[in-house]
Amino acid sequence: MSHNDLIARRRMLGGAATALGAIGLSGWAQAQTSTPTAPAAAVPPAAKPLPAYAAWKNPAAMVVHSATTIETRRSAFGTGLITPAQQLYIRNNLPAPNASILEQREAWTISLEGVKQPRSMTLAELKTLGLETVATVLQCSGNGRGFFPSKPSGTPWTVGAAGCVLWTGVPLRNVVAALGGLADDAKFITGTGGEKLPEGIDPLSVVVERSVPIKALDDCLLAWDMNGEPLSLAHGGPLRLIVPGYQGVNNIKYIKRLAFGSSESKAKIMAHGYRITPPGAQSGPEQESVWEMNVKSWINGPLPEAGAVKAGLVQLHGVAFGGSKAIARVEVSTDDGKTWHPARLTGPDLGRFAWRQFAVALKLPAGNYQVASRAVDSAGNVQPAERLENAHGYNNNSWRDHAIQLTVA
Ligand SMILES: Nc1nc2c(c(=O)[nH]1)N[C@H]1C(S)=C(S)[C@@H](COP(=O)(O)O)O[C@H]1N2
Ligand SMILES: [Mo]
Repeated sequence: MSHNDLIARRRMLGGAATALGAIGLSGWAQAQTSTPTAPAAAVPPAAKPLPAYAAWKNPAAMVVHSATTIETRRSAFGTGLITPAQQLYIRNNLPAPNASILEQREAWTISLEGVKQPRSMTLAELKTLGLETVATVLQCSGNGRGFFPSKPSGTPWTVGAAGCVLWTGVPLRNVVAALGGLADDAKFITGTGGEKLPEGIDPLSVVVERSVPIKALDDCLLAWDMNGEPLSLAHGGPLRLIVPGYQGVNNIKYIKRLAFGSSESKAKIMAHGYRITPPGAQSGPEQESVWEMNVKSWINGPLPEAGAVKAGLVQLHGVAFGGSKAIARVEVSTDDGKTWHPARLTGPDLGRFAWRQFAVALKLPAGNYQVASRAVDSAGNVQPAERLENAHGYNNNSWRDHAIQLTVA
């Protein structure tokens, strides 16, 4: 770890870690900042057990980084389009709330502010206002951090802090309409998580509260079902804000307050966290926030851990998504991007927020290959070869970083 990294890390841990230590949550803070011991690209075996709130996950499909950061194994994606709940990644910035919040789902209340008639609503009432199902890619902005040679602090996710999920709930615009429309000057939608905050420290330093631009309003959902089942505690039940096309952190779990307003939240996780910060610099509100996802793809098989594949026609498959934009095409290269072969988009198209599966059969003689995929979205954005270096390892969509090594024999 460089001197600058150390300083940045100390600064980040600073006050919050000491205060959390005082109230007995220091293990939690440690878990968040533990340094990877394995090489970034190699996924270590599942050494740690699943925590109680996620005990129902398929352990064989998961890499448990910590009790609050659990990744899907690359091999577990298989050729499925929808990611089953049993193997969807988990990322909690705070310990998950007590499971008792699911005992009376319908009675869960959310405070709605910045509308003409602000008030609280129960989940039961929300259910009377509309019904929609949307497929989205849920992805942590730190997905791919494990490929940064600079080893930014934070979980070294490779590809598994992502999934494609079906959400069912009420369109947020219906809720706004039921409350008389927006009050003036709404530029941002701010969602607040319902975690119980540790006492004795500034709530703004720990609360999970994120703002997204008002243009997302038309796509947002207040969701109570995931993949056709009542939303689990791990994934934000009883109620979650879904902001299709936006990085995971903006999809607030256990949402208890939603406000429309003229400015962004002053919470630390918004003002300083999740910013695209130049290496070595301090994070701050002037930097780009982690909002819309960028175009990205990766290969899910065959993977090197399954051993050498037989020379001849090799079937390659993977997933591609464009954040808020549909995928236009995907190409695959076995020569570090010198030549590209068009892949086929397979499986059903669940809309522009979902990922597409792709497949291609390439004739490969015996040898060692680096196999990469490159996606292009409907606006012509091309997945880049290189990651954009940044202090915290966000938004990695480099096709080279996501390439796999394949032995053909
Ligand atoms: N209330 C709340 N919402 C939250 C978080 C959180 O810690 N608390 N974590 C965010 C982050 S960083 C991500 S990546 C996603 C993870 O969602 P998942 O655990 O359902 O995969 O939830 C987001 N929403
Ligand atoms: Mo995240």
